[in-house]
Amino acid sequence: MTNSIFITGATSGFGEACARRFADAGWNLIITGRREQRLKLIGEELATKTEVLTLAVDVRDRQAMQEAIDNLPDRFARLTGLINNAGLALGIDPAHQCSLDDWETMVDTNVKGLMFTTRMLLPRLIAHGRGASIVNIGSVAGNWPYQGGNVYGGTKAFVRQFSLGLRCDLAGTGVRVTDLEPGLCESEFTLVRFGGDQARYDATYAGASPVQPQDIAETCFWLMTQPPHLNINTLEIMPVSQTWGGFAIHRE
Ligand code: NDP
Ligand code: 8X3
Repeated sequence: MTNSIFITGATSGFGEACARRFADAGWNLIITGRREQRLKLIGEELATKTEVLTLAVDVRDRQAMQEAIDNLPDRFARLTGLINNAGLALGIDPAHQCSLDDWETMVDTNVKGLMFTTRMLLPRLIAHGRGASIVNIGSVAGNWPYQGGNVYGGTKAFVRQFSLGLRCDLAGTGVRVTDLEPGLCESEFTLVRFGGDQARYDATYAGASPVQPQDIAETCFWLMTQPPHLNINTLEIMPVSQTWGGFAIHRE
């Protein structure tokens, strides 16, 4: 049976790179994202290598996601993989200056979208059983606090704990779960976070040799092709240039 993988947020960055990596390996793809035209173009390109199904769905729209998943063709009754990648950060202001709308969008996308998608697809992963894998895209922001990380970091701490909890619940099913926790990576993530500000994007990555989406895709592929008796629980990945800043002390 051909391997099949469901990837959320495949219109750019990690998700798009994962779609390309898994297509190269001959896995059938179900790829999602809100930008329908970009999704369609990526889908058409990759359809020259493998079978691709595109679902233009907002992960925050629980009903639309449920309908899309309920209507998947029978050949996707079993899934080998799920990459819960769709997500975003909005802003980097201190908590007392943040927009509540931005906070709500991050929680709705990174927390609720991820947990709904997971719940809806779990039966198909369990039907596959041994060798199936979920990779949830967490972040170093879920492990290490930084100024302005507030709710974004909180959503990624949820992703980590949810991933570990899933491992407990999936005992005996053969389904593996990893929380993959990247640090500084170059992608549209930073444009989204800074409202399209190209100068801040450039300053974020200048001289830092950040992790690239292809590095994350290669890591996801490695995680999902480990021998089926192995589960990588959590995996942090940073560029060599990135490390910790130590504690901040405010002095009078
Ligand atoms: P991108 O902005 O390039 O990609 C984000 C993807 O998520 C896009 O395909 C976007 O598609 C999709 N997405 C966002 N909101 C929604 C939504 N409501 N419904 C459906 N899809 C959505 O950034 P990255 O590839 O870097 O980010 C991917 C994941 O990696 C995110 O979860 C992010 O938090 C995480 N991450 C990123 C890091 C980085 O430094 N870049 C580091 C650590 C983690 P569309 O807009 O078409 O809907
Ligand atoms: C993205 C990494 O450090 O910008 O999750 O929060 S960071």
